[in-house]
Amino acid sequence: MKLYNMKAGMNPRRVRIFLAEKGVSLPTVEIDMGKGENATPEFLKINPLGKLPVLELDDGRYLTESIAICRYIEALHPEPNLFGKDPLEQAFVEMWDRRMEHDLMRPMVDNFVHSSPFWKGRRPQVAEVAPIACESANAMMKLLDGELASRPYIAGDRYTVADITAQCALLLGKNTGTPLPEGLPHLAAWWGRVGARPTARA
Ligand SMILES: N[C@@H](CCC(=O)N[C@@H](CS)C(=O)NCC(=O)O)C(=O)O
Repeated sequence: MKLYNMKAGMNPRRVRIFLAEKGVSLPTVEIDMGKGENATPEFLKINPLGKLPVLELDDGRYLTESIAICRYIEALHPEPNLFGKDPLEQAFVEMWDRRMEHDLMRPMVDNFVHSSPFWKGRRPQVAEVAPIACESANAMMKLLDGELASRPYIAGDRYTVADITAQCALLLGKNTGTPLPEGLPHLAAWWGRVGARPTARA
């Protein structure tokens, strides 16, 4: 297998942290979005959406979508478990991971895309979207602060893929205009915990 990676990208980072937690290392091909390498005819044959990460399988097919790649890695390398050990834990991990992707990561990406000069000419930009997206991201961080008052990790008492999704979202937000607000001590403590893991900079 081979991983197509984009160093600065939030979604490739989700897969890199997941692999590091599993202790799995894969041959990697670096794709530079700044140079348009994700939009070449060759890359579009690999992923017609022009997005990273992509996992090239041994049979020559390409698997995309970070969470699908992580699920496949989990099936191949079940330990340490990151998707939940029993039906109920799996359901809660899924619930929180979806919330982290849809209600935290999505508005942070929307704020970035609609406010940053980096995306000018790359995506349609509607300036009014950015503050609305910021508000949604901040509301979710406030909700998480309340949740983390009574448990150490996003989906329960241990680190799971839902934490990986949230920590990659917060890292994007920190660098693109939706940083962790002041006055959320439980979320700040969680951020410290996940940031202290040896895999955090994978
Ligand atoms: N839903 C996809 C999103 C992938 C994605 O948006 N990747 C970004 C990097 S973080 C990308 O390749 N962007 C290139 C572009 O939008 O042109 C996933 O979960 O993997």
